Amino acid sequence: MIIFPNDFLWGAATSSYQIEGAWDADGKGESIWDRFTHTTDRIRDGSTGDRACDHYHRYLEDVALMKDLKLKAYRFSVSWPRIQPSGRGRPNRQGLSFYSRLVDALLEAGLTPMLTLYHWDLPQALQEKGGWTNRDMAGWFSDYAAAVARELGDRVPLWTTLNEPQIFTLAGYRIGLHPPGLRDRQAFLEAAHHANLAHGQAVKALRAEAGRVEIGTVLAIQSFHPVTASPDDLRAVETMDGVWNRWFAEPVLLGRYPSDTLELYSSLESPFQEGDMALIFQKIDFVGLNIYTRTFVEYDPAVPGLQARPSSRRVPGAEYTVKGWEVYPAAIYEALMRFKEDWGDPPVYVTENGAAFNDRLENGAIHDLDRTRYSRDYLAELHRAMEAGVKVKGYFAWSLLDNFEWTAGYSERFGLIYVDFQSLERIPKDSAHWYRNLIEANGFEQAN
Ligand code: PNW
Repeated sequence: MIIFPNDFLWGAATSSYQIEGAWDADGKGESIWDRFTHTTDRIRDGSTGDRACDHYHRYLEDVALMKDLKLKAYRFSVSWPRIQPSGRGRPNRQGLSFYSRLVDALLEAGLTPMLTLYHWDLPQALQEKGGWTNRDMAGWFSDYAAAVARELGDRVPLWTTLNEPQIFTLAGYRIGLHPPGLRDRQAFLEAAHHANLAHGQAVKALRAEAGRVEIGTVLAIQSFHPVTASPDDLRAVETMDGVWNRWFAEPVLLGRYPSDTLELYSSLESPFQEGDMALIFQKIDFVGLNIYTRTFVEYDPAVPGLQARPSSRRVPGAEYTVKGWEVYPAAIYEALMRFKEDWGDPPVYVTENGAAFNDRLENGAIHDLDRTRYSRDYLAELHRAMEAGVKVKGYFAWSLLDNFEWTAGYSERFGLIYVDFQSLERIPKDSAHWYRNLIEANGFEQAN
């Protein structure tokens, strides 16, 4: 039996655009994901988040489900354009009220709320000012953070600033997969620096407005592996690790940018100004880790600057999820150990971990043994990292509900709870029952 500490925080996570729907209700402004889904053909099934799980109207039902599952915590994000429809100026009372009612319902049900201020749904009006390439984003974001903190700072104990700055800047500004759909190295460097600045300035605003709360950020640290042991591939791993992991972990946790990555960007126009690092490097109380898989990397001289790229290598005999991600439980151990060994040993929450599988509804049940195995094996590796000394405080399954999986639309289901997107009925999967038992026992039987 693997047993966890008594105060270990077991939870599940979601994000606003992926579950709320009600995209234009109660004065909400347009987000970049509203614009992107309404005007491009980049979503695999042509869907949008207009309705999603309709959590905005069904949040009480969802909180009741969380309570049934015995969850101790719930991680959700706030939709910035609900709070400030054009990204700036006076907060929209109705937007604040929704989150206030949600938080009250969570507390009433005995759950600890963890709030994420930004999970990718930027107000479209700010995108029109350049989005994350605009240095003023740091100030706009901290004004927004302050407004949310004034409303919820007395009731939400755990706050995070940005969800995965590496994903929204790379996917949005460098690879062009997410809005604003750019493929521009200069824009990416600016976005990546301004996201770090925004984090720092928001931490200051939260400290000023929220009182005694714990504050962190959420990083998608990847476990990179070389495709071969050749010196070129090994160097490619170091390069990717710099651009993807260290660029975001080191300023926030150590107060510096990695010098090898700075070197890579030296031919670009510098977005750095005097005093920036002091602003970015605020004391934080914990860091969130989102981890799903490992990624193979290979040398590629054709990629400008990096000479490295993710490889499509598949491991013979390994299991893959619907997303094509390898089931590789040691990834969570490897990523957690980085925090202890390389990045100052902060307290860590695993803020997302989970998998999309081909769930089938059979006689009103979903027998997703593959998801249960996935969670069990990743949690065994998480526990191994704790035994090695990593200060892991809690674990949030991604996701509470099947939801709008970004460019995959509704075609990939990550939920512990199945959602019928016609009727919006919710049905806990077998993995949800397994998770509830685990929480009650505060541990689980090891695989044999
Ligand atoms: C997360 N990676 O993104 C997001 O925070 C969620 O909103 C999303 O639904 C979930 O993953 C599943 O896709 C990630 O390549 C995207 O390492 C990519 C990676 C990690 C996280």
